[in-house]
Amino acid sequence: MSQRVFRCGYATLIGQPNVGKSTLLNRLVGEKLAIVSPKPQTTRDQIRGIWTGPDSQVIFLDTPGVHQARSPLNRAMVGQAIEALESVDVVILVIDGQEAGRWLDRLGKRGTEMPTLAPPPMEPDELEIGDRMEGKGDDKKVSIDDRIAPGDRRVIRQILRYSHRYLIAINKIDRMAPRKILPIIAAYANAPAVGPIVPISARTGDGIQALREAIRPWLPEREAEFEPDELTDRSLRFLCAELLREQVFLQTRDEVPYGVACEIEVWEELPDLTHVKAIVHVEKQAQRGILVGKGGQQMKALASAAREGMEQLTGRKVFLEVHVRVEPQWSERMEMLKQFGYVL
Ligand SMILES: Nc1nc2c(ncn2[C@@H]2O[C@H](COP(=O)(O)OP(=O)(O)OP(=O)(O)O)[C@@H](O)[C@H]2O)c(=O)[nH]1
Ligand SMILES: [Mg+2]
Repeated sequence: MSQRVFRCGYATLIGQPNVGKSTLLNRLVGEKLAIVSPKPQTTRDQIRGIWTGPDSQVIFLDTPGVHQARSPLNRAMVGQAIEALESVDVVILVIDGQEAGRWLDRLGKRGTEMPTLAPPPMEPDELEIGDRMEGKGDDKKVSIDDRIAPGDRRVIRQILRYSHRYLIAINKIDRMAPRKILPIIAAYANAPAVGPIVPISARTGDGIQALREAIRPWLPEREAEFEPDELTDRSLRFLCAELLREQVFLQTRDEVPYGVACEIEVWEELPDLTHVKAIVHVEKQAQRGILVGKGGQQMKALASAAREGMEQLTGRKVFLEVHVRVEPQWSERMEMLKQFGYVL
């Protein structure tokens, strides 16, 4: 194995919201870098995770889910995902195997398993974003097998603007009967310009080695770009702000997590602990009330879970202070989006 030439390159994980891109990034790197929640649109930023093996180094980019974005924040998120397609060596389309299976079942019931010849209708939003970003390619001519779930087709069209090939990782196979996987491979093998298709479980690690092997040949032959112990380009400060946001996603409901941005205002390394002062920005007074909770109970629970994550990540004791600040319509204001790093 180790006599093989050394290869090093960039690989983007892209896909619909909630398919498991961040879980996969963490699995590939072997460290929890990206936050994960059962809610869609958890990731708002590109995050790089570096994996170094005996004969290759891959810099993986986790991206926000590609969806039909309308609000300024969501448009910025999709913009971040699309921009991560530029100048990478490998594009990995992550799909949710369960969702893909449900789509096939629905089609089967409707009796329309045959691929369509006409191109699917265009989604105005995606065109606008892609055109504004780069203006590359003309996806009007691309017709994609309708056994491929519509949301995945949308992502494939975006990929094709930037890349002439991509891998597919069919995720969440731990939740699927093996007989359900083959029809998905058969359907997605019809996707234009598709390369290897690898069934995986980001949760259990199943198929991850196969995915690494599929990626390797597409990496250029060159020396490692990062030291083997470097895991990300993101600061501990950023990762800790994300850990707090993750708890908001996990512990609050409805629109609350989507109205929250977290920022670390103070980061102080003291001899026996790290003092962290975090600000949770919300848009409305009512959201503040929910986050703080009766007698401050909700905030206590949020902060204590976030602190635990921070201690695990930094390997140090953390003293965490959290303040909630009402910042009306931060998600609509460009300068705030820039301040939080959501706009490049
Ligand atoms: N059963 C199962 N669940 C998974 C797997 N991978 C991810 N999940 C779950 O799917 C949900 C979404 O995972 P994320 O990693 O946050 O998904 P994402 O694609 O990064 O989502 P966004 O950032 O919102 O675009 C979480 O509840 C994960 O625990 C898997 O292999 N198997
Ligand atoms: Mg994510």
